[in-house]
Amino acid sequence: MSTSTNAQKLPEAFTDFKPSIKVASPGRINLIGEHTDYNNGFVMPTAIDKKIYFEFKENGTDSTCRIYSATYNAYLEFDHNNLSISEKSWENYVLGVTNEIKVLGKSLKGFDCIIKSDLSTGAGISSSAALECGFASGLNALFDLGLSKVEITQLSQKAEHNFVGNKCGIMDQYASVMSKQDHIILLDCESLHAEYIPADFKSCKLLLLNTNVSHNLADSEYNTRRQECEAAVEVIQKKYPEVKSLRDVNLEMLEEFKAELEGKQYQRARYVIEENERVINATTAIKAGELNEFGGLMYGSHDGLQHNYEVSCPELDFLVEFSRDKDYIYGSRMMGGGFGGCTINLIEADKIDEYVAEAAEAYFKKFNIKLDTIAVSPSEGTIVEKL
Ligand code: GAF
Repeated sequence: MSTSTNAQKLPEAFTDFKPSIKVASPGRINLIGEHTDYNNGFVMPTAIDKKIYFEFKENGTDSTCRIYSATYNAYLEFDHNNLSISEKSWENYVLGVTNEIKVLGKSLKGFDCIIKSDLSTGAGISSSAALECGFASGLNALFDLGLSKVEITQLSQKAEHNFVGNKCGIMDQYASVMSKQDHIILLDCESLHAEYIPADFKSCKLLLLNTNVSHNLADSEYNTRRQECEAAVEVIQKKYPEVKSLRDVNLEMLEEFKAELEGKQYQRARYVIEENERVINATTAIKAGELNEFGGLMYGSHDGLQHNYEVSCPELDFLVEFSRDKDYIYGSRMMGGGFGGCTINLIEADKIDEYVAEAAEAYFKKFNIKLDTIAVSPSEGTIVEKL
């Protein structure tokens, strides 16, 4: 059982708070490779310099856990021996992480935790993974749980599956914890092999344009996409039992099953197979400094997400279209789960102000919504400090 309130009156422990652990837990961007992670494919994310900050201390009790979110003025108190899913979405991230730590047989005591954030929620830059992984990292350090960084990403993913109900892949958690300053990660989501590639885009920068919309289809459609991909794999496995996921399928094989696959399964699978190929080609292009080539792959990714995977929305499509005839923009695409959030753009740094002004005016005229930018740079993953 848990109690939660808007924190009108804070427990005394939070007024003179002396932490023994501090954690800085970042959000992430993804250059290319969307909806490929839960299909055991390839992604290219990195952490950003926008973070959730945690402070932890033991509170002398056996099992009372008290969390105060200073940014959202919210308070949650629970007993770690008696955990259940909450009606409040944000609470399920921390309750879920606590639950997964207990499932691993680790022992906890009571603790207090303060959370602050400069990471926007609903913008598709994965405040969820930052919350889960930062919280898990803090408890790991506070109680010497001996969890490795990869174990932290995995238990955080499970928390999201089991308490939040979102059957996400591993990309966001991995990027939040494992990223390295000024690098992007080519992550194989099957083996979790990571190659760190210098984030060198010459005179260009990565720019996020935030649509400021978050259509509520996101959660239900996300799980539906995952089911559609898994259903396609089941059909393919009847002839090719060695196929474990869409990662093991190529376009030629997929064609054999076109008539058998139901509903949208063919086009979903086609998108995933093509997107995996784009990530591999993007790696070569980035290493060779071929920004035109990489940008073309970004547009290809967006087209697939819009037409075959159908997770985009009019606001994202508008922004990507708006960028297409600008010779100083190499590529643009929706980023993350979809149905809102941000586009990611590769743009000449000295053109950013001019472009943002033009795009914001056109976007407002079309949707009557303010367009925001989020400045990001590839950053280090979770940082834990023992005081
Ligand atoms: C969300 C999920 F959490 C990730 O696992 C990933 O699937 C992404 O959507 C789409 O690429 O961020």
